[in-house]
Amino acid sequence: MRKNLLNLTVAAGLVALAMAPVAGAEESDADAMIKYRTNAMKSLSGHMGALARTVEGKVGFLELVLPHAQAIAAISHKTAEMFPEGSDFGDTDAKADIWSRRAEFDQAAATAAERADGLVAAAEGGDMAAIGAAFKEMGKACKGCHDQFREE
Ligand code: ASC
Repeated sequence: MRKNLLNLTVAAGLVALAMAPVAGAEESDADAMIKYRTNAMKSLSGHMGALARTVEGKVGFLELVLPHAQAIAAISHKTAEMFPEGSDFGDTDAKADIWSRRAEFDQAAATAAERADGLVAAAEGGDMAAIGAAFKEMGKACKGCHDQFREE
């Protein structure tokens, strides 16, 4: 009897383990969007941080300047879409202002995308002074949006 109970407990545990990925699949669409954009923004920040060291001349990965810039531009162009209606609750630092001042948010995101295109153009040109200037403008666009629309 006792052994049967033990077997049952073990079996229940195994079933729970097997179900774990299914439970993961139950993540809501809003939570998935929040998770996606949080990671996308972290990627953006990673590319910016890597580029900063290159622009400062501290590292010499010049062949990565263009791919960093292209990733920054690709993500920036999709940023506004990553904040759909209904994705304002959950594990997010996004301020409600994004949705209550939507046109301004979209404009700030569009400015970032434009600056990112400028960074790509400079990276294609290969002139480090121009890349540095474009990088600085991109950073200002990031900050401009964060100051208004992201919690501290
Ligand atoms: C970055 C980064 C940001 C912006 C911002 C600019 O590299 O991760 O959020 O630039 O700090 O001031």
